[in-house]
Amino acid sequence: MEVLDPISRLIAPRLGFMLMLIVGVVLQGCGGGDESKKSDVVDSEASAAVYVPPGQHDEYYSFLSGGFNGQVSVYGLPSGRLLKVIPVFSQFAENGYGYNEESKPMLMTSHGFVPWDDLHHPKLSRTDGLADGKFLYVNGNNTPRVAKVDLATFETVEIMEIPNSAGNHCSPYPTNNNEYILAGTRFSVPLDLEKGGMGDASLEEYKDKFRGSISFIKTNEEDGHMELDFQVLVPGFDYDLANGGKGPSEDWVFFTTYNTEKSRTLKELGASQNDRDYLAAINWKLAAKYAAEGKAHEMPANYYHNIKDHGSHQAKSNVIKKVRYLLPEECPGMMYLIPAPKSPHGIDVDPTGEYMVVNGKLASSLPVFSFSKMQKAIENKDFDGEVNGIPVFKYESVLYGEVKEPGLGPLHTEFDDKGNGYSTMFVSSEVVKWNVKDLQVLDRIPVYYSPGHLMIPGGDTKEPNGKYLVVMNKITKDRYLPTGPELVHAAQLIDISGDKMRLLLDFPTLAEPHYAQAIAADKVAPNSVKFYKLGDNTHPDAVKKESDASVTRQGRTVKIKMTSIRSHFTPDNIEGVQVGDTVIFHVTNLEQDWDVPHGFAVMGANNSETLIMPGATQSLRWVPKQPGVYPFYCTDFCSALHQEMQGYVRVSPRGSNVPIKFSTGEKRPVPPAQASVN
Ligand code: RUQ
Ligand code: CUA
Repeated sequence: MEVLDPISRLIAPRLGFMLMLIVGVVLQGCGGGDESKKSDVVDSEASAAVYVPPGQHDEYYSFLSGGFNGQVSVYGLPSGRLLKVIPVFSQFAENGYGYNEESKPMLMTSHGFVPWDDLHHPKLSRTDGLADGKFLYVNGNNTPRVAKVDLATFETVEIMEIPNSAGNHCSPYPTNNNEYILAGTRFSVPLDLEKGGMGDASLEEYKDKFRGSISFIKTNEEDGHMELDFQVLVPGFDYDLANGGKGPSEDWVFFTTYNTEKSRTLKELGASQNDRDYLAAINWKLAAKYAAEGKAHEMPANYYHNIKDHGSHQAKSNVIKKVRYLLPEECPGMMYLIPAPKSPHGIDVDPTGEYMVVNGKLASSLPVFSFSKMQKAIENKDFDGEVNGIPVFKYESVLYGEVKEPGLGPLHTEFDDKGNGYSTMFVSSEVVKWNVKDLQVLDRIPVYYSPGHLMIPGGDTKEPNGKYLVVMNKITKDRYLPTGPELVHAAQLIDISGDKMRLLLDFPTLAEPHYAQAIAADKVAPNSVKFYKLGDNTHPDAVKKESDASVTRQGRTVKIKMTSIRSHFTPDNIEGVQVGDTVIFHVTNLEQDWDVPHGFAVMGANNSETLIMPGATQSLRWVPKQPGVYPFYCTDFCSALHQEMQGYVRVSPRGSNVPIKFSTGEKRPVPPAQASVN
């Protein structure tokens, strides 16, 4: 006879369900082939619907997260044309981000230089509840960070590390006027409120010592500048996703939780024991009020805030040493818990702000909660106990209704402008359209395969544009030519303007797209910067005319202040460098014209090239290891004489007495002070 130990007994009944899911995944994964292709015949008008004639522009910019590549990819819609890759949390050898001296501080954290992260959720900055096209905020999941991309330049200009967080997944969520960017931790960790940060604790103490945190990052209206105002320390669950209210629920933000069991091992089972986890509702306005009124405590902290300066294009790091926090048990009315089907993933609020949809990936229905019912339950104190002093609602008293049998493995929902929701079904590989009022399923369309997020332009705001839907798939299998074991992930564009959804286009994506955002092109394009004004360049090592270019030695460091213009560098002949010197090339691009970057690369450098925008200065560090004459050249084909845009650095053995000498064309005399080696 088989005797089950207590843990096995607990999980055994769940195994059947888990198995069903796994089988589902395998089936949909393998079976995709021929049969699905038949049902997938794209009508002849589909190609016309996505065709953007050569020379014409797309209607939308879309920003797709790159997941584990740490970048954002920008695509035009409806064409699916790739417009740009924006490195955020990853070094990018293509333009020197994270390799050149100016951008290195962007990737500094309390753990040192962290040149990679897992980027999941792009969110556009908002004014009056609508995307305003100014900034894009994104999360770094692994080493908790929130970054800001400036949409005038499509460059990462600010990165803030999030203290007391581990796995910054439910992040970043801007409130409707960008008052705050909210960022919730995925993992709970043992926080040491005295010394600050994570403390040392036994994993056996998980249930008592571990906590989560939700960070309230205040932003400045003008430049979007971030500042961590305070955190709310929350029970030691896992927190998954967040979304804000709108209209009547404008002051609220909602977070899905899982592992309310506080299991610390084999979470695939341990975190699936409770039939219900929670949807956490936080009144962010009230939280801000409590913090302003002195309810906040303070604890030591240690986190980096990195900002790129407009004028010098140099990033600088500030280290911040304290953080304020609120405890929900001391702040009545600030936080509530709604029981939700086990291990929910996405939480999405409809455009009216009344309905909150919880996408319970293991649930067989899609529960829709009612904000007005929640308000009533608060008024009537209609609670079913509490957790750590946080009131818990009764499921029935806040439930509006359930979408029955929407499909298998619901993950995320967005909305159109006609009162419909669209949900991704990871396991049954489909997008399901349903009516928010009567909760009836209206249509379903197969997607290839296993969709995660989907995105409708404005679909997370009060004014969605119900023309297109982009669904992002985790698995592509046979959709493209095979490329070895690793296949591309993909997005699919679906026309949602009619009653029936219609597949228009597949396009491959870079790495793994999680969420995406899109915005009408005319909200971004007119503000796009064409070049930086040389006169505004405040970089300390900029040279604004060729006659100011210089090579100077200070001890073992050689500073080369260089200019680039079609089609030469000044200087392009340099001597007097010795093996083991630290050579820094500060290259200023003198061009004042659109689309004329110059690149710079030197043989043997251990970093990358760097790409210098017109009017900007960038610096590359190089330590030559062997004597010789080292060529350098422009890496971006900038003119008919691009191939001639090159020069030489002579590197002599260490201790030689070759003086510093530099020139372009005719030789210039060398100031004597610079000629000697210390
Ligand atoms: S997630 S595939 Cu990291 Cu937004 Cu749901
Ligand atoms: Cu400058 Cu090519």
